[in-house]
Amino acid sequence: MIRTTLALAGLAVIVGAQAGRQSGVVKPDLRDTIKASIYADNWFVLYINGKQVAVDPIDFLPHNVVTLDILPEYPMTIAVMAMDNANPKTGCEYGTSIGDGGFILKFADGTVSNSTWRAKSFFTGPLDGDTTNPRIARSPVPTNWFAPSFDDSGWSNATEFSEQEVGPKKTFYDFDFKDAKFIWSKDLALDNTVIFRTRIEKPGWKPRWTTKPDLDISRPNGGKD
Ligand SMILES: [Ca+2]
Ligand SMILES: [Ca+2]
Repeated sequence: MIRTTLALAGLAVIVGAQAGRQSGVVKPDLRDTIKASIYADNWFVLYINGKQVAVDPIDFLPHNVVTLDILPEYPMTIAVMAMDNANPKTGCEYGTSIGDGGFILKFADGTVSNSTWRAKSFFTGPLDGDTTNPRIARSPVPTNWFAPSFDDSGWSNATEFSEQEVGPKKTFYDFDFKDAKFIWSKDLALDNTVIFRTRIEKPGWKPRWTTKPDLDISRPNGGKD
């Protein structure tokens, strides 16, 4: 009996210490997260509000869907680099074939890819579709292309393509992409590396939580702490 009382007293001290340490602190939990579904022909890396949150784990076939939970914070800047399977020197795949791209995204908050997004190609080829003497055109990718502050106002709108034009593979239909559109730059076949950007506004939105991350994921190789 005495032992039990002491044990309960000890527990009360621990609980009290935790409550004290967390007073006034509201942490986000899994109920605050939303589902994200993304499909790229053939590969993508996704940044939200300047942070890398997803990399397509399969850079080639099969055409996989990537799903994950994200913690949405608004305004939300979404930046995606998508790559078609294309040789860096020729723009072709499998020798002399010309492959096509395609990208589609849906978040459970209703965010969907469509032609309101901005798009810009940074690698095109083979120019004029010439696979006999393939030539390519490249422009340098800005180092801060994923940053919320990056100025994409000079970029064109993304172009929407039909499901028939992109031809998604079977796994695509196992996920909810309702109302989302397949997008790319203007040329689905010859543009091979495309960056998309958009900003989702939710006027008046405030986070339910009061905490900010203490960790710095921008330094996965370590820092001078
Ligand atoms: Ca291509
Ligand atoms: Ca492709």
